[in-house]
Amino acid sequence: MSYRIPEALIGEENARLAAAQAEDYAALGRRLRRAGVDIEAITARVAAFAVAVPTWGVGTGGTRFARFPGPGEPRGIFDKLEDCATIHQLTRATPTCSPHFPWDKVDDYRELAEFAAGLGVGFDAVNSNTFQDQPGQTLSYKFGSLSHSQKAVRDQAVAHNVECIEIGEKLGSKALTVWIADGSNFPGQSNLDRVFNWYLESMGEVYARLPGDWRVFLEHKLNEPAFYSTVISDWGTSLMAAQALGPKAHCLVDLGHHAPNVNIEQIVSRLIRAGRLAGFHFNDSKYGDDDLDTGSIDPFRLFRVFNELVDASARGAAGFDPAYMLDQSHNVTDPIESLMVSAMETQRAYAQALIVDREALAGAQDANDVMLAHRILKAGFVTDVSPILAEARLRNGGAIDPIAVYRASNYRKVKAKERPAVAGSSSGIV
Ligand code: RM4
Ligand code: MN
Ligand code: MN
Repeated sequence: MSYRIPEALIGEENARLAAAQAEDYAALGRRLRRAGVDIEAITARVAAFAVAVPTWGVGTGGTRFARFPGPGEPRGIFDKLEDCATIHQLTRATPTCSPHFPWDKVDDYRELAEFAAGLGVGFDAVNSNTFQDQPGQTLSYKFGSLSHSQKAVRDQAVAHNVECIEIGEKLGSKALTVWIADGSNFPGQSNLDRVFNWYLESMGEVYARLPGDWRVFLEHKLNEPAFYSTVISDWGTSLMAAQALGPKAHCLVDLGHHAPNVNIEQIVSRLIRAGRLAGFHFNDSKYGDDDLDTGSIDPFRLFRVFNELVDASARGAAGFDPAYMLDQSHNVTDPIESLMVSAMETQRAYAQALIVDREALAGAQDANDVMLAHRILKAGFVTDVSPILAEARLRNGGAIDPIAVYRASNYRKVKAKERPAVAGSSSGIV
C-alpha cells in the first residue's frame, strides 16, 4: 500500500489552529453582517465549489530550455492520481482530475476507474493531444492535425479524438477538450480560410461521435507553437466554430491564451451571453501562455472573471454551466503545493465575487456614479476571505492549512522512496 497522509495528522494540525480559525471566522462574520452579507451562505457556496486538477500538472513542468525534475515525481497515471487525491484530501476543492491522452494511456480503463474511485477521485474533461508525434505513430503532426492539408493526417487526428471520447466514457467523463497546435510560421505557408474549413470538417466528424450527454470544449490560443497564425486563435474563431458545430460545442477560456492586455472578463461575458462558455483552464500569466500559478500574478483579474460568473449565475443566464479546471506548469515549485494553493485561489476569487453587493452596484451603475460603482466592486476584492475558505475546508473534512499539513507529512520524501526515478517519465514539458 502506498503512503497516504493520515487523517489523524490533519486532525492534529486542525486542532492546533481551530481556536484562531473560529475567532477569525466570527470576526469576519460580524463584519460582513454589517454590510448585509450572511457569511454562512458564502461559506456554503465556497464549500460546494470544485475545480479539476490536470493530471499533467502534478509532474514537474519545464520550458523549452530545460526541465528540472523533483524528487518523488509521479511515474505514470496511477501515481498522478495519488497526488491528485492528496490535493483533494487537504483542500476538499478538487474532487476530479482532467486526464490527457495519450500521456495517461493504460491497457485497462476499468482498472484505472476503480483505482481512482478507491482514492475518491473522479474524471473531468478528457484532453486529446495532436500537438506531438507519439512513438510508432503513422503520420506526423509537424504541419498540423485536424486542419492538415492532407486528409490522411486529418483522419488520424479525428480517430485519436474519437478514441479519447471512448476512453472518457469508460472513465465517466462528460466532455472532450480539444486544443490544437495547428497554424503557420510563415505568411503564405497556408491558406487561412482553407485550414479553418478543414478544421471544421474534422471537428464535425468528432462532434458526430459525441455521446448524447457529452459536450466538446474548443480551446483557442493566440500563438505558440505557431508564430504567424494559429487556426483557432481567439474567442471569435472559437465561437464561430462552436456555432457551426452545434449545441454541444462550447468555448473554453484558458487565461493564458489571449492577446496581451485583452479584457478577458468581457470575453467571458460575451461567451455566457452566447450560451457557449465551456469553462476555464485557470492559470496566471505575465507575458503569454506562461502557465503560472492561478492568482499569483494578477489576482484582481481572476476576481473580475469570477465577478462575471457570479453575475451570470445571479441573473440565471441560460445554459450557464462552466467547467472549472486548472492548467499550469510547475517548474520551480512542488506541483502539489502549487495546485493546492491555486485551487484555493480560485475559491478566494469566487468568495470575493460573492460578497459584492450586486443590487447596490446596479444602482450606482444606473446613476452613473462611477466612483461608487468601482468601490462597491472593489469592496469584494479587498476583503480577506481566508477564514471563509478555511471554514469550508474544515467542514468538508479538509485541512485548515493544507500546506502546513502537507509539509508536516513529509509526503514528498516518502514518495521519493516509493517512486524511484524512471528514465523518460511521462511528465512532459508543458
Ligand atoms: C496547451 C493548452 C492545453 C494543454 C497543453 C498541454 O497550451 O493549454 O490546454 O493541454 O498546453
Ligand atoms: Mn489549456
Ligand atoms: Mn496553454
